[in-house]
Amino acid sequence: MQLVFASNNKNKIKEIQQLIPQTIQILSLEDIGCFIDIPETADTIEGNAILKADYVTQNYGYPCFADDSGLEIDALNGEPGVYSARYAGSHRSDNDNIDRVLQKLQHETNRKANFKTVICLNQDGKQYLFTGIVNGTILKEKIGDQGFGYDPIFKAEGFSETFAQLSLEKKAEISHRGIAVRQLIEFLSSK
Ligand code: ITT
Repeated sequence: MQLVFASNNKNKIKEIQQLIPQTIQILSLEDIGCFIDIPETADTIEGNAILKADYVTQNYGYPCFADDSGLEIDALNGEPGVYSARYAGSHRSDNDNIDRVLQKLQHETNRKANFKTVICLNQDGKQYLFTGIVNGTILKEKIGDQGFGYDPIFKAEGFSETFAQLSLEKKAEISHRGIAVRQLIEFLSSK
């Protein structure tokens, strides 16, 4: 089965390829000749996942899934959420985004946060949503150099290491994206 994954983020493509069974051939946006950065203009994580999957299905006719993720911090009323990639501005530097979070939480004792991923699958004229959530806390400083985004300041519940200290395989086992992708795989395998 061929399925387009509507992303240009090489880290995410690598993580997802790790999880998808070989019977499903994943095509990237480049593989189908789509070279535009699909605008993510919705104001929710769900909305952006739907927008990206719909863009591919409507313009290229492929079955497609898209994901959107974000970090939701309790003390910041769910920020940065849908704005996670550009929290410090549109230049999207991971370090700048982390610094902004740490600065906003400087005097905050409630460090609870969660990563959330929503996957939207368009297949056979139908749309399906899968959600993965991992709860944890925001540290006061960066630790680790693996992964991407906010990984160096996020520690999942029950773990002593940050996401940036975990191997790709370990992170995929427990991450928001891993949880959502496994739901997607289970669904695809049951058809
Ligand atoms: P797309 O091209 O697929 O949209 P993206 O970088 O925008 O890639 P997401 O929409 O999934 O990726 O996530 C938005 C931001 O949320 C991302 O840029 C990171 O800052 C943060 N984020 C998402 N998943 C993360 C993870 O597993 N670890 C750390 N930060 C993450």
